Amino acid sequence: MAHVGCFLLLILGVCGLSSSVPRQFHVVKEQKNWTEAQQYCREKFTDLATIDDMAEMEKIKSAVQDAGVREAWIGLKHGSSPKWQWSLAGRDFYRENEAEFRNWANGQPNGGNNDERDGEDCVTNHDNKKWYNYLCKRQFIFLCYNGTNSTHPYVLVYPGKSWTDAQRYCRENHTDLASVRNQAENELLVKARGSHIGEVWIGLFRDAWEWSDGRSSSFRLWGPGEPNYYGSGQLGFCVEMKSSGQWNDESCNEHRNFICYEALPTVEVVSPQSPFYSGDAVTLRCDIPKYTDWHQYVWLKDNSKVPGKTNQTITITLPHEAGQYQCYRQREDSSVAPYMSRPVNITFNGESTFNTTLSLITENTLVFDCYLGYCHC
Ligand SMILES: [Ca+2]
Ligand SMILES: [Ca+2]
Repeated sequence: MAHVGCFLLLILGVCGLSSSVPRQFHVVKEQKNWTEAQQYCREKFTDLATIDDMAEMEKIKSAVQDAGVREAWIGLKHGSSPKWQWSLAGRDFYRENEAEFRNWANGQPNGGNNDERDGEDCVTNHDNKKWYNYLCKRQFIFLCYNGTNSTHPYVLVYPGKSWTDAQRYCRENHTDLASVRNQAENELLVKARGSHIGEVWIGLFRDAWEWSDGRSSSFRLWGPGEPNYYGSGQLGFCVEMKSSGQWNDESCNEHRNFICYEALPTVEVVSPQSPFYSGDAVTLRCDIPKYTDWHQYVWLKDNSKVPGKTNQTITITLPHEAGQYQCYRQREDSSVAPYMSRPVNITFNGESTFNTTLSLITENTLVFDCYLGYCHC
């Protein structure tokens, strides 16, 4: 009865600034330390939950609330390599190299000691257009980014706040703290600060938190005063999400419920290349990211299970097996709904074999019905 405590919630990935592959999240009501939770998620699903943006965050928050869980591990753990990143997460927002655009003043960034507990980990724009790093608790006025206004995307906000409070304000009232993707945007930002002299927070920060699945999402939603590295930290520090949606760092050895995610399976055509012709043998493969522990694959054709096809790869023959194909993995626990791939249509160009003859009766009385260039037999 190991799965009795597994409470399932189905959420499809959302479109926003990031176009992440749809994912399904599972709130697991078993108490495990972070490392055990990670292992469980990797065996049963894809990994511990990773969060790309605010929209995804809202979905997971309701999932945790619906499950009646007070706090749950997510897939974020403190690592040893701090890196600079933008508060505004979402890979599609940045074109190549744009997330790496910097305009540091001479001698900046400085004051880092590879540990954000007392490093200068938050960044300002100065009236000389250059960027400086400061302790995040310093209070400066700040620039929000408003994604709905393409001509004037930057909004200057008074009075001064700590970087974290500024971030919260921008997310609640606009999109996020200001991101700067290139020199032109840096000019636009300088314009938006008007006659204000001195420092203004922008969305660049540095931290050493790392996602379990290796993704680079810079999305964070810390509760007030967090992370504070409170606790033994025996196995390092890991992140739990409260039912309020706010994040807190905890000793990884604490036992918590946890949230796993599962990536959508995909049906790939291995061979041949389309277009397909009647008589072709088409090989399809069911890809389930990082999945390690299955019994068998299940294939569907036109919404019905295909009997006898339980391998990752199947071969179908046209024309009689043309149709819409999907796959999923068979689960040990039948109470967990299958997470099915998007359908892939395997059709063919009937003209290479059949003409537009209405029907053809052979000596063996096989009947071929042809219409609109497609044939069935
Ligand atoms: Ca500095
Ligand atoms: Ca804490």
